[in-house]
Amino acid sequence: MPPSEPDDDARQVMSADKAAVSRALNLVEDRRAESHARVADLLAVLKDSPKAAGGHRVGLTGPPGVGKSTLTSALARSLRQRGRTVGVVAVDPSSIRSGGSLLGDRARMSFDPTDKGLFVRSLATAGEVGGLAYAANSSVRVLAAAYDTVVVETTGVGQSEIDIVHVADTVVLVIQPGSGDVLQFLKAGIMEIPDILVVNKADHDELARRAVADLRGALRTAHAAGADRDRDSDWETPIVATSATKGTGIDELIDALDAHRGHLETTLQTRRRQGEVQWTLDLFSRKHGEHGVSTLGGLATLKARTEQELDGGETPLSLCERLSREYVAALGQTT
Ligand SMILES: Nc1nc2c(ncn2[C@@H]2O[C@H](COP(=O)(O)OP(=O)(O)OP(=O)(O)O)[C@@H](O)[C@H]2O)c(=O)[nH]1
Ligand SMILES: [Mg+2]
Repeated sequence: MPPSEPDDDARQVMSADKAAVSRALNLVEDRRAESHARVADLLAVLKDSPKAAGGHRVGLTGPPGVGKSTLTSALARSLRQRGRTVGVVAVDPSSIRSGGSLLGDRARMSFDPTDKGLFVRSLATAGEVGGLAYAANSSVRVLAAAYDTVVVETTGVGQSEIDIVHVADTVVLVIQPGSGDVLQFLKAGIMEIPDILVVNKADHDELARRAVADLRGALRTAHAAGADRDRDSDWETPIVATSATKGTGIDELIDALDAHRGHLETTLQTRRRQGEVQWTLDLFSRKHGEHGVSTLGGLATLKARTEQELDGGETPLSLCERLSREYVAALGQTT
């Protein structure tokens, strides 16, 4: 079968054809260079789709086992009941270590496979440095062209390999009662304050109330320490208590998500553009390290150039490939 034109593929993805979305995500997970080039072409077309412009990209992060996958299932179900379509990417770094088994995640996420408005994919791309970040970020961009809400689940707190801040409009940090270490990270300013905080496993009122109060205290300390995300300072992070297993608090979470998406209306394009710049720089420096960055003039120069090129219509992936070629050419000249 000859490879199809990116425009055809893109059109089918935009119409949320599940087979086409699935093919596009397979391409994203394919590590060969020619596939990367096709992903770059595809994303360039998908970038301006109406869904991508009007949709909502939600990053759900938090320590292992706090219930992110269970919460994602509950959230997706409620969003579907409200008539919104949903795409989910669950990034499972542990699957790299265990050799690709995603059984754990599958068992915990329960979705209706016949629902055309819901797409779920687990990602376990391993291999080259930054491979998972590339795949996660690209997958979100594919799904954003097809579905109203995209949820990307990643495990970890603070700096993790997959910095979803670069691709998410709204970052949700999920913890469970008694997550003292997260509170300490927040207070110490090691962690940026997320857009929404969720205390999951709030099955028991008393425990939940205490956890929310602790968190509120930690947030105050964090604000005072200036740990606000530099992109946004006039948003007050809401704290939502949920029980993903009982299904309580999900409506409140959706309200908080909608409120944040509404809050972003005027700054969304700027935020996404900043994310793209950061993603480009990340991709490049993961690939070529300090030496690559300094060879192309240092971080400040590279950043300014990236901003300019992206404004000129270039996409992160194609720009990164072009910068890579330049670096390799420069290397050739010096040896
Ligand atoms: N009591 C209680 N248990 C929950 C709740 N949400 C999830 N769990 C349980 O917590 C365990 C972990 O849930 P997951 O949804 O897999 O957690 P996760 O954060 O996605 O885990 P990783 O992806 O491995 O980091 C499972 O046994 C869930 O049934 C909740 O609201 N209350
Ligand atoms: Mg999970």
